[in-house]
Amino acid sequence: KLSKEMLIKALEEEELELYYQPKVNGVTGDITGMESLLRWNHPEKGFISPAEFIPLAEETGSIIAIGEWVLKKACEQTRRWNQMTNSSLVVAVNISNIQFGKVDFIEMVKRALKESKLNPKYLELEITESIAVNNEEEVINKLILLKELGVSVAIDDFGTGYSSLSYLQKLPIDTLKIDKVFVDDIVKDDTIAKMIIDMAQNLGISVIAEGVEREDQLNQLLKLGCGSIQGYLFSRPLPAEKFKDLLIKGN
Ligand code: G
Ligand code: G
Ligand code: MN
Ligand code: NA
Repeated sequence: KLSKEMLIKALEEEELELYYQPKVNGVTGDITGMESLLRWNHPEKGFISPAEFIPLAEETGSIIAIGEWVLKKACEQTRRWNQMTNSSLVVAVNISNIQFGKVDFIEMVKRALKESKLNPKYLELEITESIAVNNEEEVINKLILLKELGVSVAIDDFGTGYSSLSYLQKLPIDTLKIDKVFVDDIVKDDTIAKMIIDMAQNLGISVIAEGVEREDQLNQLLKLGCGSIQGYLFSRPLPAEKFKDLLIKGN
């Protein structure tokens, strides 16, 4: 059974590792950025999915320490890669509602940027639709502060959770990530994907599709006007060393 103590120990003993999945231009295949995805390599239990341990980390509060570690690590890595390859990769970091809700969340983001020396324009935070169910005002205020910092914000898993349309108009966000469930069936039925893409365009918001696994899905997305793509079709999430190879050698 997983416990809070195990999570803290995992952080201390460096059992946590960030993988990176490219985000690409669907037309050219160029890598424009990457999403950092947390992995736990437990010495005895082997690989443990974040789907298993993030909920526990949220319940026990260790998500705060883990989340800060993730953000700092992802920012440092991105600054190094941008410097090394002379590129402008944007890193996307998943943020839990608990983390975002902390009074010092913005200070924590500033600290990570300062310590890593990453230009804020290369950082994007992925939050979910459920973030503003309570405390809409507080969430909007924090989003405004992030915008002022130069950090961008994406709504992850878009379309699967709570989101009224008026709320989208109120929240200063930069990108909608079309959830995989709408990409899965897109060749048979593109109703929802099309609606999200059109709505984003009308609101002046960027859009990216996640969970793209096949060429026919890519083609349908391009036809609908969504050129930003993430999914196994291009690459699975990779350990940093492998991601670097992809950046440098294109494989
Ligand atoms: O990569 P994978 O499919 O295993 O991720 C499973 C879930 O864990 C996804 O919902 C993803 O958003 C979440 N996740 C991955 N890394 C992080 C992280 O660093 N912080 C938070 N809060 N969630 C993460
Ligand atoms: O909740 P979030 O969107 O952050 O989580 C993304 C999850 O989707 C990660 O666990 C990642 O490993 C996974 N993922 C990324 N691309 C694909 C894909 O093309 N197919 C499938 N099945 N999963 C994917
Ligand atoms: Mn995500
Ligand atoms: Na998602």
